[in-house]
Amino acid sequence: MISRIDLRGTALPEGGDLRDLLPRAEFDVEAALETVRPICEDVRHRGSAAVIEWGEKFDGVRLDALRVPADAITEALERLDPAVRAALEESIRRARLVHREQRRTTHTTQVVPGGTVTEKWVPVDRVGLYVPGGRSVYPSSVVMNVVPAQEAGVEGIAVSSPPQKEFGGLPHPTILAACALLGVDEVYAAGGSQAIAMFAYGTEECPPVNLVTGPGNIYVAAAKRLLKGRIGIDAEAGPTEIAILADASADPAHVAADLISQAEHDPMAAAVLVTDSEELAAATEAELRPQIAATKHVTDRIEPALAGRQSAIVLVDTLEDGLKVVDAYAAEHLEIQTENAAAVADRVRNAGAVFVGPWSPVSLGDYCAGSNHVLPTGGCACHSSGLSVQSFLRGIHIVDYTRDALAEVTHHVVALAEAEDLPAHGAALKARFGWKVPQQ
Ligand code: HSO
Ligand code: ZN
Repeated sequence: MISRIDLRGTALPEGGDLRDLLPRAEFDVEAALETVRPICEDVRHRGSAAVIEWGEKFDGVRLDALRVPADAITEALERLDPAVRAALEESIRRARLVHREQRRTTHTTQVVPGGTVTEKWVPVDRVGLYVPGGRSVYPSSVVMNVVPAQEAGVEGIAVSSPPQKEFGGLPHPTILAACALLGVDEVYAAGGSQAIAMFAYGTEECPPVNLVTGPGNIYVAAAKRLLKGRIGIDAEAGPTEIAILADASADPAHVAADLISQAEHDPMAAAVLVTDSEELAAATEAELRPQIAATKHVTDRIEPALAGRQSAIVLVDTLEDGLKVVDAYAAEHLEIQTENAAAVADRVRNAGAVFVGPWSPVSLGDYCAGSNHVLPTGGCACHSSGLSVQSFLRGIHIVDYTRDALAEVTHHVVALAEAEDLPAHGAALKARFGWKVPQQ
């Protein structure tokens, strides 16, 4: 069911070599570029008509318009199951608590008397939030995208999600209901690369945005890569990943349940257990079979995900080695199920989010911890963070020097300008002081 990688008995290689020993899914965004390029070009030239036609081809519904009418959004909320509504409201409340604290304040540094640099944080004007709607329909992802954008102060928030045939070409009703709860009324029924192109180039219905965030399939990732620069992007999200660092104190039933929980997303999802305990490895393997038998999405997602080359049980000699392994892997989600879990978690350097101890499973973070679930995948956690208020802000430096403060530093600027063979740079200062370098 799940393979083993035995790293016991030898010294672990360093850095990249260790990473190469660890399992990871192939997610060849480059190959999808050729597919999405003509779609993006078509949307660029023909606007909404092209988005509608590509939607008809891929989603099987022909729309008259992409913008979801306001009454369809309110109606979706009215029809929402009260338990789901209460859960979404709690998810939003907790996410707001965490993300509100991420707001940045303007800060002024007095560099010299009369010379200041102020860093001012400004939200992007307009964002496009993509919410998938194929195999996965995740109203929780609406929360995770919209809350940080709102807390950052973004004024223009547009959401797009694929049209669903069974709902008359509207996005899934729980997606619309989540938008209604969050106060988002600009929603489009567009999916895949054509939705990203709609956001980037704008159409008759949808003004262009500055930034696109949110996960999606490989075509969404490819369109983000293609259009990056014209728009900002958060990340090219790949299949979801869970790594668990566990010792003999962990409960194998919990470990197995958590591995299965993320395998449930996608046949390409990765589930990796890293442990120094042969007993825990064997007991977890024994738990998988009956737990899988009792759940859904078995043959289409969970079994291929666990049996795939991206998933494994990695055996190490010590927890110390385990820490090296999880740092090299840089998982999207990392659970620490060991003795003194908080102290072990504190030593982790590379992970999208860390879940500490037996009572903090990844599923909690997916919905209701207050943390964000849009996180770096594919090892990108070694250089990137998950979605946050910061993702929607730009820091602008405001430079304000007096005559005296400029005079005092002019000789340094001139020296550096000459060293770089850019004398006009120096001249721009000298022009202000009678074409001379002021005396020190
Ligand atoms: N685990 C997914 C997020 C999600 N889970 C949405 C359930 N719904 C990627 O972080
Ligand atoms: Zn999940």
